[in-house]
Amino acid sequence: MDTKKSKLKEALIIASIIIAAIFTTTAFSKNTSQTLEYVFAEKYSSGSTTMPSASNVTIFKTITPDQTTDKEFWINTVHFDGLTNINPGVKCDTCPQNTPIHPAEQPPINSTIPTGGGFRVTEPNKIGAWDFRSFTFSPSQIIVNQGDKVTLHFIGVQGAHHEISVGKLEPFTLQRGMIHDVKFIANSPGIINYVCHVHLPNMVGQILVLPKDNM
Ligand SMILES: [Cu+2]
Repeated sequence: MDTKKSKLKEALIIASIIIAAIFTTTAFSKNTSQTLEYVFAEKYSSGSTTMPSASNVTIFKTITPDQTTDKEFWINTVHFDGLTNINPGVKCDTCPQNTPIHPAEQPPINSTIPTGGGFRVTEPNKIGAWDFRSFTFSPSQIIVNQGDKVTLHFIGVQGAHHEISVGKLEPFTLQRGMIHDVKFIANSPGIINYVCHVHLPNMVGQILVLPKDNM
């Protein structure tokens, strides 16, 4: 009898241990899961971090480059203006919104600005405003492949008039509001310059022609 009782007791103890183990595991895993959910929610609910979703997860897509040999570019004539004033605190009417009001700035004396028409400094006007201007093309660098048929649309956006040449082609005049097209075949690799002869030395651009073997 004693042996039977002892075996029964032993079985009860083992069963208790198994049940306790099952409860502990379940409780722990539930708790861990809740903690992770909490951390996740806290991390992504703060205003600075957005919850990841299918729309903002980074996915690298493939874009197959166009193999066409017809290349077309739109080139604007533009100038940058550093408009300021010799008096402090004068409102800058042409500046974007929220631009701080200028401190006093004097035009440069004994300026080393290159000659050629590409740069211009105006004297202070009656309210003390003066300007430093620099002409340029936008874009000023273009890349094509040897053998490409290239079309350049020159657009007269800023500057009253320009005298422009592309490589050794005949120069042409471009006025504000005009568009002038230049078409050519880039038959050999190298660099073709486009230049405005009334705004040197800075109103220049380059067409880089890559050799055929590069493709
Ligand atoms: Cu020009």
